[in-house]
Amino acid sequence: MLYPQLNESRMRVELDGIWDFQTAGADSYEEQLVKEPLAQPMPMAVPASYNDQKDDVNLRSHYGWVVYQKTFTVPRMMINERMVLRFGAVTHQAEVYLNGQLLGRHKGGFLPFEFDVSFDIKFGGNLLAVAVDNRVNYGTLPVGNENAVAFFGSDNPGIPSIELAKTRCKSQNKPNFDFFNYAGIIRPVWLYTTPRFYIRDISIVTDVKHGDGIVTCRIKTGDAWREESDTDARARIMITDEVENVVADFTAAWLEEDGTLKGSCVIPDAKLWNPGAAYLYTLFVEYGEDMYEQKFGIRTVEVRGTQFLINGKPFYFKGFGKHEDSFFHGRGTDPCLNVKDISLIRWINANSFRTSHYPYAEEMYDLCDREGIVVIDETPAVGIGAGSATNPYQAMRIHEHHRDVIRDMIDRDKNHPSVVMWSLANEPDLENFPQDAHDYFTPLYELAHSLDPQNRPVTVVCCQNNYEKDLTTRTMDVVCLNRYYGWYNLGGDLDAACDALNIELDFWEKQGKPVMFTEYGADTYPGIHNTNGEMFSEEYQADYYLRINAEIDKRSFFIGEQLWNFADFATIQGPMRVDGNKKGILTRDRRPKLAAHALRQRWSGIPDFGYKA
Ligand code: GCB
Repeated sequence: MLYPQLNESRMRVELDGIWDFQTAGADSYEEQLVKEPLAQPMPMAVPASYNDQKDDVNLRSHYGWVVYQKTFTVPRMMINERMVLRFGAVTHQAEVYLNGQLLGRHKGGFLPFEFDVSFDIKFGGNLLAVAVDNRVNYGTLPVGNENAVAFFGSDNPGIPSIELAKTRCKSQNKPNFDFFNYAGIIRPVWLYTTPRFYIRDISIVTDVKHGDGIVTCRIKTGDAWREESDTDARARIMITDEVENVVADFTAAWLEEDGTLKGSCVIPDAKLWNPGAAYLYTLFVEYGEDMYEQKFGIRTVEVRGTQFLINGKPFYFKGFGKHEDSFFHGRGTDPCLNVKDISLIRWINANSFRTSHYPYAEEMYDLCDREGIVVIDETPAVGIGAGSATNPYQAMRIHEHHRDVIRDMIDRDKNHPSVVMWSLANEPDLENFPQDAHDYFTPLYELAHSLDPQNRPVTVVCCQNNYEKDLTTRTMDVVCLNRYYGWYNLGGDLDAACDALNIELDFWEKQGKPVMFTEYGADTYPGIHNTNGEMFSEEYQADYYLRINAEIDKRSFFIGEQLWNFADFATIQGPMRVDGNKKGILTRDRRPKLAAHALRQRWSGIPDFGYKA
């Protein structure tokens, strides 16, 4: 799906700002809330999560539906164009009404969706109402629990008084994941136009041969009035370099086999997109009266043996799992925070991060393209069964939705040179029902490969488990390990932690795959110092990374270290969390802990390429 653009052919109006807001019921909302102006609205900023904008515990822990409203007028110059209403993301489910009419529904809180509203918009004022549901359960991604167990909060099942109280307590979300269940209209809302005959999608594939860049693009087109395709259609494609020299000019023509317009060209002596040294070309598409500018980079990605190759060279991942998480905004898009986070990633000499545990805002990937930061792009499939006694692959109603989010994520992010790998899920149960897990993930792995025009590597990020039983992780292109030796396991005993890690690494060495950490870390309360370097102190975190990193340095198949986490972040309250998860290398307000300085030093000595070659 293309990002809305303002150019000679397209107009774009941002609908962000302060909207009207009201909470609604747990399971439903009254019709009048979406058909008439709200009677007692409160102001609410968009884009942002609603939970922390007011000082009201009922909003922080709200369960179920809320309604947002906005009135707007469309400029006359837009009215004869095809008009599209686009949401960057609404968490977790949205029902959108324009002037009292339902435009449609969207499930899933982290990917964009849009509606053609050409025939629904009125001259004069329009009332836009969005009903938003924040409930998570066995049918959503991320997954919420449907029994009484909350993440880190399963308290003595079987004790009668507790069991009784649980049946009487108020309805609430029980996320099976370790980040606060922020909700609302969390990403920008746009109204944009295209001409009647328009560019619907662009996909770009690049290759490199003898220093030349080979660029192939496919254009999907649309006609706002009819479904049929125009088989005589042509698009003019122009490519410019960073100083606006035209380096290619060619035509994309109708291709019967997939109904796209296809064209390709060779860019002699192409400048490659590299980690830390980004280079972006711009592809201009002209199709009838429509046009679109798509930035792209020329680079290749490939797994060969135990190496992860970018542009044919063995890459070493240095970086983090992150969250979209900040004070007041919750998970709301914040361009300033994104710029700051990339700045900190560069300051600490990292080169990459994983979009744990959901696809991030599109604007972040644009920044990474521009700044040369490498991204592992993850679906919102987190919490599939962790700790549950029942077979999640039978109990959970997620199969179709999981396919949808993989398809929509790849569709949205396929042109970003920064994205080098897809993660299908974070820490699903892979050991208790190993064959079911394998049978569940194999078709998803194949789906991701078949959908991605660039055919990037695909992985599932695996939890600390019995790796001998787990049949799935070993089938992925890269083995991605979340491991807490020295924290949840063998906590406080780094000698034993290193021993256990090495026993496991011996197993992985035999699999002949590239292996990396996608999580490892220790909760660290900022300001706690300790001469014995005990758990929760800043010294322990620094020592933990020093010791564990010394072990992975000895393994040539180990191709990267992404720490958990970039910064402290909000979680549900519970006995394991003190004001959130404290495994950040930075505090939530982005101040470095002790370990940050040591890592900065370490990573300054680790090159992006050839560290273990
Ligand atoms: C994990 C999860 C992550 C948690 C982390 C922790 O394995 O993937 O979401 O936040 O552990 O700190 O417990």
